[in-house]
Amino acid sequence: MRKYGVADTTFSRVNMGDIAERTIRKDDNDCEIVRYTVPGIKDLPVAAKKLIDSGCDGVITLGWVGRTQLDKYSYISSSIGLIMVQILTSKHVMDVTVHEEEAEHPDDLVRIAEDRATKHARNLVRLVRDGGKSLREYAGKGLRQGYENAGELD
Ligand code: RDL
Ligand code: RDL
Repeated sequence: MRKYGVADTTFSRVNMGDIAERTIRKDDNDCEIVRYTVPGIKDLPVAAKKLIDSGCDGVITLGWVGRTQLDKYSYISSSIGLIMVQILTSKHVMDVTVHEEEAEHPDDLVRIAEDRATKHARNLVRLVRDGGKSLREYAGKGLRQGYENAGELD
């Protein structure tokens, strides 16, 4: 049985943790999911590390970045932290982040968040189950999360 960690924030304006949990359960019917909710993105790296230390095979983090310069600095530090966790543990941590400036209209932000969380949750299941072998068929296809796929250039 595989064990997945789902780390999300109270800062986020969409409950992407629930979306990720639902998607993982649908794609992997022999799994355990551990949820860990923190205040904000800078708290995600240690949450991811603790989830892995407690036996998770992979983690998905779901963060939301505000519109200010300060928010962007917070994101860069959190993203570096998440990469460090991956290197230190040799486990995948899917960094799902919605940047509030990606869209003006709330409906568009919700759509981006749902699409990105769902697609990266599926990616995590594939990476955990077979180390990315099943992603091989999509190599070079211009896949995008949060938007329509860009597609392959001929
Ligand atoms: O450890 C407590 C906070 O520092 C931590 O939760 C931060 O991630 C909070 N935070 C900021 O301080 C900030 O300037 C967040 C953002 N911006 C942000 O854009 N998104 C967050 N947190 O999730
Ligand atoms: O861990 C899941 C994602 O965070 C990770 O796959 C990122 O590399 C995805 N990504 C971005 O989030 C982004 O803002 C990518 C790009 N830009 C990019 O330009 N090229 C990528 N990924 O390959």
